[in-house]
Amino acid sequence: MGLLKTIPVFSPDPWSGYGYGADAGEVVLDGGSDPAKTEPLRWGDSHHPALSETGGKYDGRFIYINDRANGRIGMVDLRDFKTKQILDIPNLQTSHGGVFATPDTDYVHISSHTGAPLGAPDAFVELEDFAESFRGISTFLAVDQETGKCDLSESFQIELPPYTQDLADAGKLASDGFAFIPCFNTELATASTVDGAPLETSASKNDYDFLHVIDWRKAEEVVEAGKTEMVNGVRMIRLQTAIDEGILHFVPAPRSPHGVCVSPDGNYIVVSGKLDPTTSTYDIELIKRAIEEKTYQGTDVYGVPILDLDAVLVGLVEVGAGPLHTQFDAEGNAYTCMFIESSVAKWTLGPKAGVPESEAFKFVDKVSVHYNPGHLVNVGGDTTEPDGKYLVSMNKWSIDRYQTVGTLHPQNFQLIDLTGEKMRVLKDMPIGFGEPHYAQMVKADTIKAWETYPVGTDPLTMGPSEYATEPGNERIERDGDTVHVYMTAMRSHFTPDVIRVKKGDNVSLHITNIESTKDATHGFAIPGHNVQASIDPGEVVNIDFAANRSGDYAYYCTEFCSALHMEMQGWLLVEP
Ligand code: CUK
Ligand code: CUA
Repeated sequence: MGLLKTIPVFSPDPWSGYGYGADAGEVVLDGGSDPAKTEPLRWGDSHHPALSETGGKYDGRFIYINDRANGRIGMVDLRDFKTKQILDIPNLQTSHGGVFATPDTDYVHISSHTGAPLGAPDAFVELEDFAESFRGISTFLAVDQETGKCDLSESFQIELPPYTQDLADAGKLASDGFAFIPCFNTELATASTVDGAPLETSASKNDYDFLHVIDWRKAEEVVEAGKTEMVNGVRMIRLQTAIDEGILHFVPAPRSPHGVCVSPDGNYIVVSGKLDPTTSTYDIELIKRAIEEKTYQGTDVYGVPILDLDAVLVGLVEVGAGPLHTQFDAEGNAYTCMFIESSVAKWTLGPKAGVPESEAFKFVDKVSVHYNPGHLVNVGGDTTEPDGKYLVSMNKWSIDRYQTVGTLHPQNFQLIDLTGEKMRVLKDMPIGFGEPHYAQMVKADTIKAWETYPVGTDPLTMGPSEYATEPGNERIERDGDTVHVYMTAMRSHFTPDVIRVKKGDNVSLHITNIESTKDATHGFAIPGHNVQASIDPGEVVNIDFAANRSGDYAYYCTEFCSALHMEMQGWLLVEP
């Protein structure tokens, strides 16, 4: 319950020098921003991180996270805990379903939240035509196993009805090859002026919405067979094809489900309807059989077959008001948080998770949390191998738990002890930088992060930089209007410590931190130029800027690196 580090993904961050002139951050942030859409995006609404997996277990290589607001994904390399890619995913305006990684990280998955008009990027469609023209999208992004980056050319999408797709999960073991996405708004409501009632009312009428059951291995075959259309640069399986090929089925799920979670053995798929006090558990073997035998209770308005509820549902457990998300332990228990009643419930799975028939699908225990939890996380809680004795409840409100610090209050993490007869809250931890959504908890020894870079490393490629500069070889070279500065940084000096240019020149700095001592990080800031970099030991940072103002600017190291840190400065002289 301590905070070690915050990793900037979609937003600039001064301490790490991400997005203030240094190329690594600028390249990643700009690369995730479609210039045709807007000003370069410099924020995201990150919701669901997913660690890469091998064999259904975390492997410590990469972590992915979605941008709920802009339909994007970010990828962080866990060798240096830095963001290497942001991808603006075509045909997806917003995202919520994911990120999850398939059990061997062949794909990371993202699906839409609110559907969008499908077609030309700026297509305008009246809301009256919502059902007709808007579509949801499930995206399987192929992962390059070397770099962890998503490769759009190997990826595919599946067109879905424009229901509001919510947090998804990947099948594993017994359900390997399947993906699950709950959705609400099967009413296809849009807005009060169109529907005559506010969205929150008109989208909550149906007693049952749907869980999407997607056979992604079958989808892969359909893509291989070429039964796709290119839509804005990505191969798409059309809705009708998904129906015809048996890729997409629905399962009824109680009112307005929010999340779906797959048990560690893959047998049980748990859905919580946020307007229903129960969790619904479905059995994957029964789902497979119902698909095989076409045990349908009908189709939706788009023709997607709906599996018969009684044929697939195995457990209905009353847990409390407002159930959202579920985690699992190794003993066949499930833990579900209740947003409305501010509590966490413990309940049992069925015989396939080792629970005797007589004890199966029963409420066990409840603990109050403070307040309004969103997600829960335990060690490997979404893998084939959950472990550990603790659960963290990520609460949306803190109300009276902390000193008042103005009108925007911290959120509250609470650590829950799972070892006793009763669950117990052990500790509070304020989170002062944003609303928590999902999290991943991984054993420390799974992460094999570098302590320093090999000297001369470009963090964008994690290999040698062509701009690496050795001590003694520092220099300034003019090339037309561009001045290249090959600089080294070492306690407590920048070499060169004078850069003389003319107003109007482009300045291209290549700074190598030639230290190999761990934690010997230097910063590099130029007053009034929006330039700030963190140059970690061994790292090469490139900074390009226009010297548009004449003057004498004292650049300096922003990291208190030595007793003579205050002396670690130089001069940028811009002649008129
Ligand atoms: S959602 Cu359910 S609490 Cu985006 Cu995971 Cu936040
Ligand atoms: Cu380098 Cu302070």
